[in-house]
Amino acid sequence: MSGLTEAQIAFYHENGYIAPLDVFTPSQAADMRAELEALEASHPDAVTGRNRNNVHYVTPLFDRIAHHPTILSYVESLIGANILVCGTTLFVKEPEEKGFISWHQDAKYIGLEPYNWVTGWVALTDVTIENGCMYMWPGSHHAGELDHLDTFGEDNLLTRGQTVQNVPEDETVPLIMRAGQFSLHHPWVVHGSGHNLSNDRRIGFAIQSYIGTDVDEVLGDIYVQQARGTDDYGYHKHTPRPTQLMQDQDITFRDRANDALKEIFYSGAKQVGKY
Ligand SMILES: O=C(O)CCC(=O)C(=O)O
Repeated sequence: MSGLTEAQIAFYHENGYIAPLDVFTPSQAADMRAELEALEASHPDAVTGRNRNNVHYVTPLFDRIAHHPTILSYVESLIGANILVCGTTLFVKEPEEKGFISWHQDAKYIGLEPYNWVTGWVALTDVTIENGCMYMWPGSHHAGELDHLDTFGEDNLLTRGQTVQNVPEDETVPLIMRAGQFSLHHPWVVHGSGHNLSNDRRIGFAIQSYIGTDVDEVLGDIYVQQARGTDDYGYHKHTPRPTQLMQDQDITFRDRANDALKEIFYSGAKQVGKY
């Protein structure tokens, strides 16, 4: 299975992201959205609040997406052949809500070191400027870690409302994608997204993140799934993959993983947010 081209890899290293990448057809994405919405109807709490985290532990649908061979080949081009999935987040922006994501770097509070990892983001709906697509600040990853102000803003969809200030917005680039396309971004690239001003939902599924087996977690414990290759480091607890929707043992496990994640997300924070 082919991964990124040399030109795409060079673009990623220069700019800190690559998009759009083709993975699913619009019709496959529409089926996935319908499956998600059936889950939301049958299990209203399944993906809300902190349950937006690690939905791939309880749904074969999101498990399949996170382990999709085309996606893994793109990821392999950037972090090598030994790949772990260490977490996922469903980012839904409802049309009537004011949710946004402030400018931030994924690596700031996640404790994954060294930085041999990458975040993937699958568009389950078209993502546009109007409905609040992600924007990237190209090249900002070259600066390494930047200061963030923790705002804990009510409508901020990030855990702490962590915000990099004074981002030159005229230099930022929108990642416009059709449903079924995919993007990858670097641990240190500054990115964010605005309100959904459309009359439909904007749905993105982020794999946060794909890590090389050489990546440790320095703030706590994480659980992982082997996505490709072998794990000769053994830093993390490996977990099974779900075979059916919302099985009791998988829900118990997801809750345990989210408890552990909360310790990491809010490590050293002045307060705890809703995720
Ligand atoms: O869904 C969004 O708009 C932003 C998601 C994000 O910040 C991420 O995946 O790292």
